[in-house]
Amino acid sequence: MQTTFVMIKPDGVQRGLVADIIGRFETKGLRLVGLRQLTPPLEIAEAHYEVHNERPFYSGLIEFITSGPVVAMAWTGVARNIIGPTDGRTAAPGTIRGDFAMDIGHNVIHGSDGEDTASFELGLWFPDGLVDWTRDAEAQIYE
Ligand code: DAT
Ligand code: MG
Repeated sequence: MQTTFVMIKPDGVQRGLVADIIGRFETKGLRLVGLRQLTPPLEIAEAHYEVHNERPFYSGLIEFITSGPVVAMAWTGVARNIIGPTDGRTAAPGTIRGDFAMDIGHNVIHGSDGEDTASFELGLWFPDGLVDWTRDAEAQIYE
């Protein structure tokens, strides 16, 4: 099963959305295997968004993501469709970005977009590894 790096961005933390967002992944049936709160150091933020370092929005993005605490998480299960597409203005209602975001930059949450980016991002934000456990409820959640 896939594990995704998910991060509640500084806007989501400041707006008090942490409990609601964690609740969406948890009640859907995903398994929380990593959780930490930190104000991202510049080196981690730059490595995380290195793929965008030529884009015009890059410096604003780094400034935003290092501006205050984020909640970094690792979730096992399918996460990306809970998050929704990048732009909160067009993301479907029912997704986190569709329900909470009104913008493209301040879009509340990050989720890695594939297996390769997930393993890179999980290693970057969780250098000590993840928590290995099984949810008893998985016998009910998965056929
Ligand atoms: P995603 O976060 O959905 O993976 P992305 O990888 O294309 O989106 O971009 C990373 C982040 O950069 C995104 O969450 C918000 C910001 N961003 C992307 N495109 C932007 C734009 N055109 N203007 C401002 N910020 C942008
Ligand atoms: Mg991306």
